[in-house]
Amino acid sequence: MNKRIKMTPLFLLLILSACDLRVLDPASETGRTIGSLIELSFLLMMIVLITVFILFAVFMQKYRAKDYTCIPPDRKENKWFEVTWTVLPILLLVVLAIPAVQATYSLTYKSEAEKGDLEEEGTHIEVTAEQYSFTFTYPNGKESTNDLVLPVDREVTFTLTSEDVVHSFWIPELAGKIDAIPGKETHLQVTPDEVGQYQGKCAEFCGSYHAEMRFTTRVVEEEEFERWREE
Ligand SMILES: [Cu+2]
Repeated sequence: MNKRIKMTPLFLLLILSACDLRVLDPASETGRTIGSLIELSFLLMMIVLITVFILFAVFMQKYRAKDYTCIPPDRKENKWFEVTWTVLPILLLVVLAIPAVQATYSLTYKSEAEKGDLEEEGTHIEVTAEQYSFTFTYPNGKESTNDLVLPVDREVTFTLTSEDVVHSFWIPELAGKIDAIPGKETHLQVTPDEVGQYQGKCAEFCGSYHAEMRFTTRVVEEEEFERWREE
C-alpha cells in the first residue's frame, strides 16, 4: 500500500474531529433522547458484530479442512436454523423500534392547545427556511435571521416551513433534524438546559450555497431572552 493511502484514515480523523457539530454532546432533553437512541443502536450492532466474529473464529478453527478430498454436505431446510435467523433479527428490530417510535412522537407532536399555551409564553417560534438562510419569527413579531435566541430551561416549539425547496433544520446538540417543506408545516420541540452557543445548519442539500446555510443558536438566561425579544 502506498504511503498516501495509508495516511488517508488518519487525515480524515483529524479533519472530522475538528467538526463543530457535536451530536454526542447533547445540551437538551431532546438531544439526550436522540443520543440514547444512537447508543442503543450502537450497542445492538456491537452485540451482533461480536457474536458473528466469535462464531466466525470458532467455526474456522473447528471445521478447518484436514482432508481436502471430503466436501461436507450442504445443510438444507433445517427448521431450527431458519427460525433462529428469522426471529432474532425481528427481536432486535422490535427492541430498537419501540423507543425510536416513542421518541419520534414525543419530539414532534404538539396539540393545538399546547401550541397555543407556548405562543402565549412567547416560546413558539416560526422558522422559515429559504435558499440560503433561516428566519425566526417570535410571537411578538420579533424577527431575526440566522440568529436564534432561546431561553434556558423552557420548552420551545418550532413550526417550520420553507419558501422554496426542502431544507432540513438541525442543531445537533439540541435536537435531531427536521425537514422544512414548502407548503407544509412540521413541528419540533426542544427544552435546552445549558446556557451556551450552538451551531445549527441546513442538513439537506438545497443548492450551490447549501454549505453556507448556517445559523447560531444562543441559549440564554430568561431575563436576557426577554430583553433581547423586546429590543
Ligand atoms: Cu438548505
